[in-house]
Amino acid sequence: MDLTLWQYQFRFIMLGDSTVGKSSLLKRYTEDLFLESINQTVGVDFYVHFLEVEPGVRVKLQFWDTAGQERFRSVTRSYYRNSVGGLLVFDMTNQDSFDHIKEWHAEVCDRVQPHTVLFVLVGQKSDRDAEGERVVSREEAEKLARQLGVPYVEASARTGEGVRDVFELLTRRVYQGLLSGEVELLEGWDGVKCAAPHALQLQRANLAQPSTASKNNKKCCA
Ligand SMILES: Nc1nc2c(ncn2[C@@H]2O[C@H](COP(=O)(O)OP(=O)(O)OP(=O)(O)O)[C@@H](O)[C@H]2O)c(=O)[nH]1
Ligand SMILES: [Mg+2]
Repeated sequence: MDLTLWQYQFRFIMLGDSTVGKSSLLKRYTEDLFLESINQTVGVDFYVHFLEVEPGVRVKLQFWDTAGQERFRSVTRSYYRNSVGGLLVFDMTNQDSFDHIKEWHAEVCDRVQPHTVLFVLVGQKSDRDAEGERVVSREEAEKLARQLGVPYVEASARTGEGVRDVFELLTRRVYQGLLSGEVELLEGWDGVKCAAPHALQLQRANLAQPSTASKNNKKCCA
């Protein structure tokens, strides 16, 4: 399989306090590795992964892994605008990191206007739940997710549990948004790139005519 070929490119940004495990999530997803001692991110790091969202449709995912530390905020802010997806990450053993999620969400939404970013809320370090170290319950996190209008997923970069779900959920959400027209391809915006915009227009047109499709299906199956 030629991994350089892709039909779409999505840019995602990792958001959340320092040490919640943003870089660890990306390392697990892109390299299937976990490091007990991993360097704090300085400014912004960059990761790439390819995902087939449906047979023959390969998406190149570009991740901006931002530093959670406040002193890097002026650098990381410049990456918000050209992202189509955002992972709002907190550590379920760290109450402050959960309390700050609303601020991360508001900060990004304010700065990307008129664009929108599709989010997923991630409760990280689920392996520590078994050790009785969880301080943010699933119910609390789900309540916040409902308030923000985003899906919630729990994950552990250490064990790998839930990690693929996190990234695949967001990728599929953006892909569906593209097909439905909720996500637009705009001049001068790098959140999404499409190798064949004409093919996307055709797919959108087909989706917009379900009655024709079902009529054709009936004919075909009769
Ligand atoms: N138990 C456990 N520890 C984790 C998990 N994910 C990350 N860690 C640990 O948490 C610490 C911080 O992880 P990082 O991935 O560097 O956190 P970060 O959010 O990228 O931090 P910044 O780069 O400073 O913003 C490291 O010691 C990791 O080994 C996890 O799922 N479970
Ligand atoms: Mg990091």
